[in-house]
Amino acid sequence: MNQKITRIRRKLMAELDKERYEHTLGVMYTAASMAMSYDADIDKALMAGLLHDCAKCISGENKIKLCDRYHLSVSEVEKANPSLLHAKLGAFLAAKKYHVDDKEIVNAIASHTTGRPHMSLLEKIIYIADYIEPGREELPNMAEVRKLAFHDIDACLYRILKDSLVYLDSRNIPIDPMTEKSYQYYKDKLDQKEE
Ligand code: DGI
Ligand code: FE
Ligand code: FE
Repeated sequence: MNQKITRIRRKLMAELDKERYEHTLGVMYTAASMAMSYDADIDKALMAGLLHDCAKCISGENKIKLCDRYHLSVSEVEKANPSLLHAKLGAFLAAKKYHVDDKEIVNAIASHTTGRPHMSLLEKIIYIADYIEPGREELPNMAEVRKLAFHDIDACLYRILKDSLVYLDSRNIPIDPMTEKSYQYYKDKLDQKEE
């Protein structure tokens, strides 16, 4: 696994701008730390963290072209906000270009931007690590969210989804229905736990 990580790191250095590459390493190590804390597979967390934004630096126009070429569905919201496509396109490229055949890793890349209901432990780890990695700009409630990440993973997930919806709303950015669905699912899950 380590040799493969080194090879992919080298490739990604050429694919991503410097800032995105640094972020990628931050997510990779944060995901590994969370995997240690939650008894998840550390190598899978490293690989998913490393590759989660592998499609991020492709232009919007090319993201849409590549999705068309590879028959990946593009919704109206995604067409209007092509940045959203870096998650599903990244998952596809992880398999096709970086030869990752592990479904769990591919799924974690695919769901890292909007989340989804019923996320696996690895998906949750990548979703959260993406948000809390040390190089991430200070977002609202960051200190609390970072602490929660290692104490209550579902509460942390919910908190990030909630803050993301507030952020998107405040900027009049169209919400992807999957972000809304994920939020509702984890809200209901936490409400049930409290009853
Ligand atoms: O790729 P990163 O910047 O590391 O993080 P990310 O994959 O979570 O992407 C963050 C961006 O995605 C941020 O600019 C907001 C956007 N985003 C997240 N959920 C939605 C969304 N954009 C739209 N239009 N709708 C969403 O529901
Ligand atoms: Fe991303
Ligand atoms: Fe990211």
